[in-house]
Amino acid sequence: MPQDERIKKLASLLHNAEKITVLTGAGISAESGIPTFRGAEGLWRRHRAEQLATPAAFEKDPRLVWEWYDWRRGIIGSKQPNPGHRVLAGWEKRRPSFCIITQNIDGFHRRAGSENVFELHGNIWKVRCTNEGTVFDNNDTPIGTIPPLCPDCGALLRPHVVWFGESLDMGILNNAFRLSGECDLMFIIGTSAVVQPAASLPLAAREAGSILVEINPDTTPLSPTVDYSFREPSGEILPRIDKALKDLE
Ligand code: BJW
Repeated sequence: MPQDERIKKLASLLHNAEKITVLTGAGISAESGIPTFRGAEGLWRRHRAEQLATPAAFEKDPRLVWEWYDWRRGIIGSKQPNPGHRVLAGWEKRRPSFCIITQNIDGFHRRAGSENVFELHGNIWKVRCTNEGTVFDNNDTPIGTIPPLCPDCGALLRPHVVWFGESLDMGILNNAFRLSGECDLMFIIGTSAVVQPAASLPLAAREAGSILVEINPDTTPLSPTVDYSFREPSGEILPRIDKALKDLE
């Protein structure tokens, strides 16, 4: 089917869908200038996520891990949400039941105006006391003293994010599986779909009969399972789908 027709078809599905769930990964923020984790342009190539995003790495060298996060906060803080984030924020306002489940910790969905957002892997602008578990907002860039210490008890603070081997917040994860199992249309945008349990959410949606749409320049392990694949950057294709949707509204 030619691309324009596929976009029109998808716009019509969006127009008629009752429950829409979107799963996003690092790729949706790539056009904002935030490097992804994996692949040829993968950022964190000098320090791979698997090397620093672990409790063992933090235990061994909290300063190194904090320097990595401080550097990333500097990048994220200097960039803006892109048209892809903004289109999704607009759909939340115009569609009846719409949510975003994101693996990203950059906070860009909320900055773009989305409110119904489930952050599976935490948020880089929050810190947590390793002793008391208290969570604080912290927008300092640079963060100041590294590693930062808890203002209440003096223990080490850590980024409020989910590292490999750590449990996700069960409340957020349960909601994510429920919203995946209930939706009739799911978008999977900018994720390599290799990190669990996030990568299982589209399978839950599929099992429940949802239509799956993948937006990613590259194929992923989910690609054979989806109904529609758009092999374009999300910041380009989402505005085109949005324009077709507006023609129906
Ligand atoms: C574009 C684009 C453009 C480019 N437009 N697209 C089952 C089987 C095997 C292993 C496991 C398993 N269950 C658990 C595991 C272990 C592990 C895991 O999954 N390992 C695999 C790697 C093998 N999982 C865990 O340890 C998780 N914990 C856990 O499962 O505990 C058990 C438990 C669960 C639930 C309840 C109780 C207990 C925790 C995983 C935490 C992941 N953390 C990180 C770091 C977060 C903090 C930080 O950012 O520093 O999360 S790792 C990193 O990967 C980050 C990301 O959110 C995550 C996913 O990456 P993402 O978003 O997919 O990015 P990329 O770079 O991989 O892909 C980008 C994509 O965009 C590419 O495809 C591009 O093509 C595309 N793209 N430009 C659209 N313009």
